[in-house]
Amino acid sequence: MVHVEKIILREISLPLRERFQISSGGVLDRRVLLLEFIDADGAVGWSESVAGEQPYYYPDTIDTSWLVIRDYLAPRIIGRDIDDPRTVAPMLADGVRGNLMPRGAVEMGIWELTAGKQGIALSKLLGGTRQRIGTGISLGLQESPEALVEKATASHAAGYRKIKIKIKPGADIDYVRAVYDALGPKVPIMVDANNAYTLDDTEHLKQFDDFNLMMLEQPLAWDDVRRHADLQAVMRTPICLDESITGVDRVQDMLAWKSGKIVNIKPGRVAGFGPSLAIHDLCQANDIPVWCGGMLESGVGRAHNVALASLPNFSLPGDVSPSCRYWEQDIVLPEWTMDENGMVDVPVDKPGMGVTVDRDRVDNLTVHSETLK
Ligand code: OSB
Ligand code: MG
Repeated sequence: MVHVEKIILREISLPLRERFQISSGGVLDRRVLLLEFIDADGAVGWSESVAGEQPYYYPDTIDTSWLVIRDYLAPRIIGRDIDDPRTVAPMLADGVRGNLMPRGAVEMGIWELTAGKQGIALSKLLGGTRQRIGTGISLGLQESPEALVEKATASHAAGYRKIKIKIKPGADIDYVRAVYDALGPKVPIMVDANNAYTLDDTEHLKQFDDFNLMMLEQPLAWDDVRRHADLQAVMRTPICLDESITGVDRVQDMLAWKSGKIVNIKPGRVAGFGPSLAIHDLCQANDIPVWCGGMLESGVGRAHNVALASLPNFSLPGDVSPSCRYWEQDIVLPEWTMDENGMVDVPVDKPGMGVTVDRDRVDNLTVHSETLK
């Protein structure tokens, strides 16, 4: 059982090593919202909101997350006895519209705290079965096909098991062809459009069928499921939904309409681990592989993603790259690493998320904080 006495919100400023650009926006100086949960018995849990600086991926931003957690979500948690972390997602969803990212941050923090108090790994509490998970890399939009080829080649050589290429109109077919020609047909590559196309682009998008891609991620509108079915019907390349999977009901829609064949689960996007498990199980029952996406998380959010990705139906490599791909120095110890085969160890023998927050570093990076009780 957990009994949260207070939640400390902190905004830290964590610059990325290089700018990360997607079709709808870009970021260099990451603003990260960290949540620290303090239990009545002194135990501590951590989580992170995956919201961006701007509402260019989702409606949520780190500022709206802060406000919603402070005014609406934390009061539902603080001072309550919580026997089972599975009860938290429904508690936070009750009457609340949207705000999936702040809900996810709070929900995942309770799971982390619970695992720590029980002395078991978060991955175990979630039902994870893998000791190691495979990772890919998500490459942001580049200046030229040559620049992209250089990054893709280096990533493949480093061991990444999947090369994900961000695309947008004007930086798509030629860029992907250049990578395909350079790396050959055996290297797993995929593309992510972050909603940059419409059905008017159907003929154009069909050209991607030439490159034997693992998948085409979220080509159409961020909240669309239905139209993706029209595109999937005429493409060989499997469509993967990211943005539009807000919960298990959207997976049901995807299955009913045949809108896609793969699902990207980001626990921070779907309001937490409880909904993620439901999506995982429904996909598994329907032979839909899933993989764990990323939102340029610090080591804390990464820990949560690694734990989730240890579940059995996470059969494709995730966007859970090592700390050094993003940061000069992460905020957790040890930092997240990957071996030469693109595998990340799941800390199965350590309680909770399995890494320690570097408090001095967090203090140094903190821009502002607020204690909720
Ligand atoms: O669509 O998967 C996405 C980053 C920010 C917003 C959206 C996305 C991404 C990524 C980054 O692809 C993946 C990572 O964390 O490495
Ligand atoms: Mg995506």
